[in-house]
Amino acid sequence: MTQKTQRPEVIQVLKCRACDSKSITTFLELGPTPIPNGFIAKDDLAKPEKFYPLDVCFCSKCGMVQLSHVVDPQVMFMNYVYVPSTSTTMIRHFDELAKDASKRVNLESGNLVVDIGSNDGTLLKAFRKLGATILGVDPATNLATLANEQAVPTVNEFFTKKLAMLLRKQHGKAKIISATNMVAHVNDLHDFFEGIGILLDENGQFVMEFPYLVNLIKGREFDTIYQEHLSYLSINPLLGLLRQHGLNLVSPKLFKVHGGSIRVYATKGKAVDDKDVQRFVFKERREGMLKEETYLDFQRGVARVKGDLNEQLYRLRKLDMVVAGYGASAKGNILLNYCRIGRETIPFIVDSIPHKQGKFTPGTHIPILPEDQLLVHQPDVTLLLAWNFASEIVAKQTEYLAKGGRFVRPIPVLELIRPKVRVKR
Ligand code: DWN
Repeated sequence: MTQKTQRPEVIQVLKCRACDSKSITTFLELGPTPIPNGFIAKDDLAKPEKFYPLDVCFCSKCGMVQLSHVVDPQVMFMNYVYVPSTSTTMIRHFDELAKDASKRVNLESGNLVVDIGSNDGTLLKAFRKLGATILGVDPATNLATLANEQAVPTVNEFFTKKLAMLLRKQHGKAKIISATNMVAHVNDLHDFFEGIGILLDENGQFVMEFPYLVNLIKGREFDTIYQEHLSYLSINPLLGLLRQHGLNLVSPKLFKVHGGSIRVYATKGKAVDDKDVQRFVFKERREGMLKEETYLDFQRGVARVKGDLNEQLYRLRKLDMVVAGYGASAKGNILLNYCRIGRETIPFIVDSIPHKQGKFTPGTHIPILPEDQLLVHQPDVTLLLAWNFASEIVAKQTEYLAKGGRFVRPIPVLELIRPKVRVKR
């Protein structure tokens, strides 16, 4: 019997996944890092942990920024802990996205809307409120089960060209296909966009949202670099990539979510010169996104964030001040592992998500407690590991502030957060 070939867990990237060029240069090495969504149960703390390379490279031909290694998606996506519905910010954001996309295609009742990486169905529920027939695609079995239990029909698969052909046969073409915070997770982008072209109606539109590379670089958001994000997207490389698959980028727009994200649509048919696309193309050139020097400067800035944070935490420890973490996020785990911050420095992290509470952070093994423990322990300082939700978090912790607590954010520079509303002491 032939031995089933074991798929390698990590593959080195040898060419650009957007333009196939071999002119790719590594500019940042975050070191061996555990999968940042891999929270650990107490009983598993003594078990050996897997660490994977986390290096980032730049394609000097098309400008695509991407990881230098690909971790087997089966390792990262079969059981996925991130759900957007835990944040009112994201629920409101997805309601607006559904209305925006529906208006662009004059969505009619019964039109098919497919969401790729549909997670817990938050976005699809917004489309259903507008009369759409909805269908989700997500490889995470835990999320597909949760969505199907909430009557959001979800196919528990990775989206591929092959699956697109099957879905078109079963459900017809989609008037809208959406993909939020997941295009960056895709290794074979050519197969992915071929699939979009197959499933999308001739008069339909594809809408994708992703954290924007310019914000990442200008905001030193290096903690959003993790193994599941294979690409760090911008308009220039996407323009050429989608054109290879008969798709035209149109109407890019910036949003504040996730540290600065872009929403951009794609249509089928002849190439169009979209003025907003041109504006972003020139903006990226002006911001140096096509120059290697920009990324070397970014690397120096990241080293400074690490130095400043460790120095400040050392000072606070010398003053016997207690520092906690807020938001057991993937980005927080990248920061903690890269800056080598463990429970001797941050004894606990509070978080709103029930299935993270009682677990421990990967690599650093910091215990995760329910949010109400912040007031119980009343740490002197709280480090916002989920800095992208700073206003939402600070707004709900006025009592902690009133009792003398302080929030600091680590990115883009270490800074004390001054609450917007005056806090009565
Ligand atoms: O790419 C991804 C981005 C879009 O979101 C996903 N792969 C994973 C996720 O990144 P993340 O893990 O950094 O997630 P968040 O949503 O930035 O992290 C927020 C964390 O903070 C969650 O664990 C929930 C927690 N939280 C909280 O404790 N209280 C969040 C809010 C708003 C709160 O009030």
